[in-house]
Amino acid sequence: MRIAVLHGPNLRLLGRREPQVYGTDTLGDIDARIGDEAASLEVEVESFQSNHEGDLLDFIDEASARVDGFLVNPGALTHTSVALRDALLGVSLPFVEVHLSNTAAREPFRHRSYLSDAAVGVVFGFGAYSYLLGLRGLVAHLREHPDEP
Ligand code: CA2
Repeated sequence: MRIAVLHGPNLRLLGRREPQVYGTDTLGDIDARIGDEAASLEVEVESFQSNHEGDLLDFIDEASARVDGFLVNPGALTHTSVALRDALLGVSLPFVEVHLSNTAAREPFRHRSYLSDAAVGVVFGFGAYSYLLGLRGLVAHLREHPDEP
């Protein structure tokens, strides 16, 4: 089983700015923790970050040929991007949405997600651990429902 991990705009700043909101782990630290979790679950992962919406859409299309599902932190595109939603629904693969922060406890504009209703599940508010919980949930879903998007 192979999972693509998608990090949206500005997530490469992790660990360097706003540690009170997003924690002190860098994106490299988070990817390493995801890699360890994936190894323990006996699945393969690949990770991609971009600040460019179109590059994220292209990656989803290309990666869909080789992966079984997506673990996605869309960053601010969560709250704005119909295109990202269309790309994920278009490839008909299951995805889990994750966020470091508790978006429900933040500004009202972060309460709306264009992805949540189409996701297998959503994990938010646990910092880097949101990704690990999301990965576990996605792998469990894929193992229990191998033929379903
Ligand atoms: O909590 C999350 O994971 C978010 O997806 C992070 C996004 C934010 O727009 C979403 O509402 C919630 C922001 C990602 C930018 O990350 C930064 C990290 C350090 C410093 C500045 C931005």
